[in-house]
Amino acid sequence: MPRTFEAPKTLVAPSRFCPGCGHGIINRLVAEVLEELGLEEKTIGVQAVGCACLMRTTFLVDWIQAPHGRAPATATAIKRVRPENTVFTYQGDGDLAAIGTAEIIHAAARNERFTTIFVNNGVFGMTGGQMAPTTLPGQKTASSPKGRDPDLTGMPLKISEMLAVLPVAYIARGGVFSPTEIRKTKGYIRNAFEAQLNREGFSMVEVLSPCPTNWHLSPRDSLKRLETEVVPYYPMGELVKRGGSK
Ligand SMILES: Cc1ncc(C[n+]2csc(CCOP(=O)(O)OP(=O)(O)O)c2C)c(N)n1
Ligand code: SF4
Repeated sequence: MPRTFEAPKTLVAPSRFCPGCGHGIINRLVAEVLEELGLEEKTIGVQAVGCACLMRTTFLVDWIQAPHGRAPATATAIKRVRPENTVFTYQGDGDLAAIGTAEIIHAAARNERFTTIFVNNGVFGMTGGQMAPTTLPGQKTASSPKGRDPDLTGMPLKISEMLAVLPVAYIARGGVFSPTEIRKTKGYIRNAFEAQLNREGFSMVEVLSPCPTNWHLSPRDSLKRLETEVVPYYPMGELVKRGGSK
């Protein structure tokens, strides 16, 4: 039987991200998983401040816009009052790992029953590519033009490893630089939503993602950089497996 591959129905308009941006791939993976699990009609997304806002008119679920960094607090409230809904936050690294560090840590510590999609592209994308807590040592950004100096700004935060020591249901880190890794990342996203469906607790997938615009690289070269420079610092895989093993 021939198989027909169609775009998810939840994606109702062309993506508004820059060409080669990883957000577009990640949007598609989330949409595919929600549809495969039959959840698209009962999902409430909490949008972070950042390029995530661009999906509001293209990704058809109910959305609420949280103030910068506050998506986990917003999702906590929604999931507690509407436990029958599937609730997820969609956050960049500037949002989740800088202004919103406290919110994500405490939501994970409380093992809140929502899912977080954490898009780590190593910069504040929407505002012009400033240094984020996830920026690699030596990486040039708009606010570290000579490269990030760990003596001045510390080392990049490994948020997934930090949250993995808490009593959470599921944590994984994937990347979108090759078909194999995209397929694996989709599996992690599916596990995260299934953990929520089974009321297991907090689940998060960090996705290593390119920002060609602010990395000043072509889409192809940004995928190469992701694989050769970013992945060695942020190893991929499941940090907390469902069922409690690490
Ligand atoms: C309280 C507040 N401070 C600062 C901003 C400006 N701002 C808008 S987007 C953004 C950065 C978002 O970066 P990130 O979370 O990494 O997402 P990306 O755009 O890279 O996907 C900032 C600082 C804001 N909107 N609100
Ligand atoms: S600025 Fe970066 S993260 Fe934002 S849409 Fe463009 S490529 Fe994507």
